Amino acid sequence: MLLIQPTIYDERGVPVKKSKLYFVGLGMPLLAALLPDGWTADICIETIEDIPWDTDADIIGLGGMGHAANRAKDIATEFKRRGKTVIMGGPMVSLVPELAADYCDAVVIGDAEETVVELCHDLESGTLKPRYSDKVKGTLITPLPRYDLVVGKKIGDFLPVQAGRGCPHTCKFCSIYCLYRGHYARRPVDDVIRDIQAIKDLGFSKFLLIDDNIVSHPTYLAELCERIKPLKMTWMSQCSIRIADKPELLKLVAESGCRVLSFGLESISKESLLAMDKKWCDPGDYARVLRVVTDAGIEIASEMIVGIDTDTRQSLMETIDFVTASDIVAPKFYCLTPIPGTDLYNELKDTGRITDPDVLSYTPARAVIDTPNLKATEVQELFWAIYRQVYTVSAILRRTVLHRRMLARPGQTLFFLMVNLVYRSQIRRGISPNIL
Ligand code: B12
Ligand code: SF4
Repeated sequence: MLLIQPTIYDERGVPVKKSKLYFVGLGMPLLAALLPDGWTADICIETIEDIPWDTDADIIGLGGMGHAANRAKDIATEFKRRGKTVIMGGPMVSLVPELAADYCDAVVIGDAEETVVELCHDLESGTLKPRYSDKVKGTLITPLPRYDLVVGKKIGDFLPVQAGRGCPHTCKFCSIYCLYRGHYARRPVDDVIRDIQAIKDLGFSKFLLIDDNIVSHPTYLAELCERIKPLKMTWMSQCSIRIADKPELLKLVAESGCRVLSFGLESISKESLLAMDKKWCDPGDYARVLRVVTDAGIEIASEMIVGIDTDTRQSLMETIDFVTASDIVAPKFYCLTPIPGTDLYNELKDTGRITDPDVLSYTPARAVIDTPNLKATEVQELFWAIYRQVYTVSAILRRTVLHRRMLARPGQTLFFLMVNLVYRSQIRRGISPNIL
């Protein structure tokens, strides 16, 4: 099986290529490990590699995050033309399986831990079904991912390890809520440590802890950190800002080697957060919370949304001031998009406010919702205006080398200077920063 992680198209419809992909996903190495005896796999990360169109693989497995599914669909079409059997899976395909089904022989919806084995046996017996669907219940048990299939590629100096899948929160716009409906499945701490040790044995000293909200279960996180600490690794992850209210846990997280946390701040408007069912976030408290986390020695990346119904031109412009005055070292923004299956999509679909129904064409840089205060075109214009102003050279220098963090953590600050400059260059080329 050839497992392909497709790239995304840029604003001109050209596949985005990079000389190095710092963040590598876990999906393909894990799928390769899940294949039953007798099956072998290769992995192609299209962002950094050419697709081997003449592959002798019998089966092509395509993943797809967000609008990468648009690229996956074109790759599937070409492989079908070449007579290959094509299967598709991953988060976006799981949300719109009926769209993907037109381009492939089988769609895998949700978690593949069980279904991929069934699918392989069906392929062997010539009884492939068009759809396989499953959702992990209870504890998440996964084999050691086939890291060996990606380590030789042009990737960053860290590898991914999964702790949990899903999130107990119910934010209206979120694909994770839509996929897992408030369910949060954790892996046994022993298994997570097994994977981290394997990464260490491969010569890596850093890892990306994949979990949509690692602070969801504080006692689990505490136990995990206690076990990570002696391994002397550094790591990054994402979680809710509520970690700032748990000083003991925050200390433990920092001491275990956590260097970066990404927070979904979404908006500086309380009204907008309420509208998105994220009422447990208080923008009035953001400055304090961010300071607490930075002071603990952890850098903050942030994710914010542009184009919520309650947003105004003024509230969005104020976002620039908030971000530039804050302790955030890598701020990112996304136009709100109505992903099918989310509550947001269900609310909007019959209102005529969605300006483009082609869900596979949605990107973080494309506003497709007319809001009461702003047309989609205005939201999009503001999205780029915010990015340009947040990523001026002076703003970048202020939050990196001219910040107090430079004295405390010079090496890390220089790394973030580089990240900011890459983002700035992407913004200037019309690519929304994220695919680092
Ligand atoms: C690491 C990561 C990245 C990395 C690495 C990407 C890469 N291409 O490898 C970076 C930072 C580069 C990135 C970029 C993007 N990402 Co991303 N990313 C993640 C993150 C945090 C972890 C992914 C992961 O490894 N998960 C663990 C694995 C085990 O889970 P999984 O991938 O879902 O795989 C399981 C199943 O889905 C299934 N499966 C997956 N693929 C396939 C394929 C086949 C054939 C089969 C049978 C099964 C199958 O099997 C696996 C085991 O059950 C997720 C969040 C999350 N919770 O997953 C977001 C996430 C997947 N990303 C997302 C998005 C939107 C993007 C971008 C489009 C953002 C952008 N601005 O451009 C780009 C797209 C890049 C691309 N080329 O695909 C969204 C997807 C939402 C959606 N509706 O699809 C997520 C869910 C984040 C979010 N909360 O919204 N991402
Ligand atoms: S807290 Fe984050 S991952 Fe969880 S549902 Fe809300 S936006 Fe999604």
